[in-house]
Amino acid sequence: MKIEAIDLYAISQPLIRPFVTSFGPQQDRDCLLVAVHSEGFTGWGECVATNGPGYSYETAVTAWHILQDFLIPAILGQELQEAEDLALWFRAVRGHPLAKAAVDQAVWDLTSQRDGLSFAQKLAGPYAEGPRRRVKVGVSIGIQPTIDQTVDLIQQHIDKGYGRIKLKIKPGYDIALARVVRDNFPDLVFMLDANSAYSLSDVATLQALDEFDLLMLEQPLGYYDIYDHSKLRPQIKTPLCLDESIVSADHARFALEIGACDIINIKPTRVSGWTEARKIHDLGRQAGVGLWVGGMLETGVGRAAQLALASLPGFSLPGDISATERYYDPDITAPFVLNAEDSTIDVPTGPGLGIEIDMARLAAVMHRRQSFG
Ligand code: OSB
Ligand code: MG
Repeated sequence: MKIEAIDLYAISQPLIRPFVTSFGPQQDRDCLLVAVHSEGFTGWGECVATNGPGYSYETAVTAWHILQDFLIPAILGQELQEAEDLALWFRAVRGHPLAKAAVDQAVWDLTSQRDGLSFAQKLAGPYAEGPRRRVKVGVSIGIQPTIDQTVDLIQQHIDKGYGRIKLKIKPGYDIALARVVRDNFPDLVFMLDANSAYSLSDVATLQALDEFDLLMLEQPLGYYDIYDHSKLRPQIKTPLCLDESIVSADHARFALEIGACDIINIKPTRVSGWTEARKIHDLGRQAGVGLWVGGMLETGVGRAAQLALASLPGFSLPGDISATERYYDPDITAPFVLNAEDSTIDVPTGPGLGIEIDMARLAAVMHRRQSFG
């Protein structure tokens, strides 16, 4: 397929409520959308880099720069058969996985459409099982002003049908939170995400979480760290999950080889895209660690592609793929809704991502647009 033209959009959408993590609050969610055109098809990708460099060093502004000046020129006018070929074209750009992942998603969408397959079918090609039709999901709840408000929000999400709750923590908002939540919900499947807010000197605090029967503790230590996590793991009973520090299949291999984690949160955007995410899925599956698909407050464009990844057979735990109405109302696609009876979301079955972009809504939230080619 010749890459004939690419459109880049910068959008900003208000979140229904601010999302607060240990690295700070988000209120208006900036992101970029990429549309890649070839042979009459258009593939869409979402770049989840946002206003600030809190989770990743990339922002919507750095991602625009990397896409405009390096990634788009590298592929415009080129012949490309499969999304896997992108690694070759992008090898001159180090890092910037969130920018790369947007193009990767768009090209997977494009090649799936060309082949008359859904993104999930295309991605699941190598597995005899084929893609799952619906995937288990949970919800991620940010840091609230009070523990009581967190308890109220958990109840609201249980009432909506969510079967797994993730809570953000930070030093000073951790043990007391877990205790109150466990006291209020004795059977709740819940987990904590620290977003790198602790160090090895906090082992006593992290050990104190052992008694709450958590599903897992996500990324307590450095965002770049694997080694210290391998030292922490034998000192706590809670299963340890890595998010930020697994930025490639090589990093996943490092973590597995030194026993740094029990579980990997695979965010396709964090690892440059779906090709690399599938490699990590294969490595993790072979090693027997728990696997799930993480999220970055995606719009329906990104949610559709997360669902495709989560449809692969090795995912063993619910993903952070909550219904889109939780963050955006309206969204730029039709909403993805929760199946309340089993805390799942249906994997799209139409060609490619299987979504339709609401171009009027996109125009309303867009603040920059550029066409290439
Ligand atoms: O650490 O998983 C994280 C959102 C933004 C940045 C980091 C994280 C998150 C989430 C949200 O937890 C998950 C979702 O998309 O619902
Ligand atoms: Mg996380």
